Amino acid sequence: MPQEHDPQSLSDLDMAHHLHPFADMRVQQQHGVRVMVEGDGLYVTDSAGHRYLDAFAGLWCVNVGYGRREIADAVHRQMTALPYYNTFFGTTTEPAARLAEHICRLAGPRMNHVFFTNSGSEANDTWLRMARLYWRCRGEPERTVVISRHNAYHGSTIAGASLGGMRHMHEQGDLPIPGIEHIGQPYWYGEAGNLSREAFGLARARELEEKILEIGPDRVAAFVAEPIQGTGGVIVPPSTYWPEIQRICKRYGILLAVDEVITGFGRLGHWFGYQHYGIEPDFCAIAKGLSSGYQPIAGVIVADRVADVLINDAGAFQHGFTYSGHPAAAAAALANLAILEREKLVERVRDDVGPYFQAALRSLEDQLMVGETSAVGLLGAVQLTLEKSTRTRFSRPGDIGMVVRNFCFRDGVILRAAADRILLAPAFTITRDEIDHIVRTLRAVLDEVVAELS
Ligand code: PXG
Repeated sequence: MPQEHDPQSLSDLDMAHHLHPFADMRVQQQHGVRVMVEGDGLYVTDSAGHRYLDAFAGLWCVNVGYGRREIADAVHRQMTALPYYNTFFGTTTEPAARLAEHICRLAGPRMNHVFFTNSGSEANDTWLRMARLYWRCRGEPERTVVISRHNAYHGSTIAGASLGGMRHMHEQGDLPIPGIEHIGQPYWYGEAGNLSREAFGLARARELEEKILEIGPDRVAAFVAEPIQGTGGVIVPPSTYWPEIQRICKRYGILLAVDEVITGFGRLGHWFGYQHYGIEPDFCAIAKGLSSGYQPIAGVIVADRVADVLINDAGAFQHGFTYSGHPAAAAAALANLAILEREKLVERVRDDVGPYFQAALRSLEDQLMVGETSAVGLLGAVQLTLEKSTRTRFSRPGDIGMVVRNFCFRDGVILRAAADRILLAPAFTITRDEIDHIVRTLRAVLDEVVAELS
């Protein structure tokens, strides 16, 4: 057996036996894998001793930062007392009950029930089944179609990937499944042509109305969207977009599902993105920031309008997961929420480091290759461009994004590229100095890339 901390042999073991998510395994085998061993605050360290400033919170999730002893202690206490019990046959556990109440307290007056899952993907599968059941109970069983958007990300299960609008995912496995339709995304920079932001936001929202009329309003169950698309490139919609979407959903009585797997629990400076945008969802999918990634736990917050029908008219909901409301994961989530509240981290995102981060990103707009920056709270993107004045894209947008991302990694800053957009989502504990460091690194890398290109 290899030594526990021998990086080479761990990498070899991994490559020999571990199939990774969203990875080209042949390419990965040529390059090897990096073994991460430690985290503290904003920083992670790999097995070779390199330390990185993680401007991406793991995978949009470690919002309270690494190394939180009190979350580990809470999990340890719960595992010692009761490591597992189910929430199926008329039983619950203390952390599951307390967590459900706590989430609803944060979610606001109309949102009073939670269904627990293990992942964001399962959360999306769950509300999809709930939405169809709701309409059946309401005597409109033909309302089954869900409308989503191109370039949305809603997970990797069959339903999640179908709801998502990622072409490369649909191409594998005959997706989307029937009953799911897609409309355009509110990506002004890339798709608006000569339209102003406001006009484009309205036009893209009105595609929902056109799609509803095309399908037939009495066949549409729900519309789903991330308040701000994450994986799709941190696409911040124009200000006209969400009010119009809300109007259309109300007009046709269709359910509105917001996927807040990334935006939930403070990333936009409010507990939920729907509070930031002033919209009233019927379902809210949650995951990542619920436990800051310390344990896998996720779920759906369900509005009273739907929960009342499901509780009173549906009989048993034939759906659930062994680990729904897992007590150790729920204990981690409770400890995480306690940290967010005690340290006022959501307010910090809204009033302090969020605005500072947005201004710091904006300062990059003088760079030759930066077309625009967009950010809300601590969720941000830098749009790369070949020619600013005409918003011309690189011919292979994925290549340029990956070069910038890889150079930043080399220089000790972790961020993510989605095509030609550089995405940032740091922990809420980030300091102004750390924001400056990220932006300085990015600026130097952009200078280097421009020099190489010319
Ligand atoms: N919805 C949204 C908005 C997400 O961001 C999911 C659902 C699915 O959650 P689970 O827990 O099933 O992964 C996500 C997850 C990336 C990347 O590369 C993003 C996610 C997952 C994997 C990769 O940006 N987000």
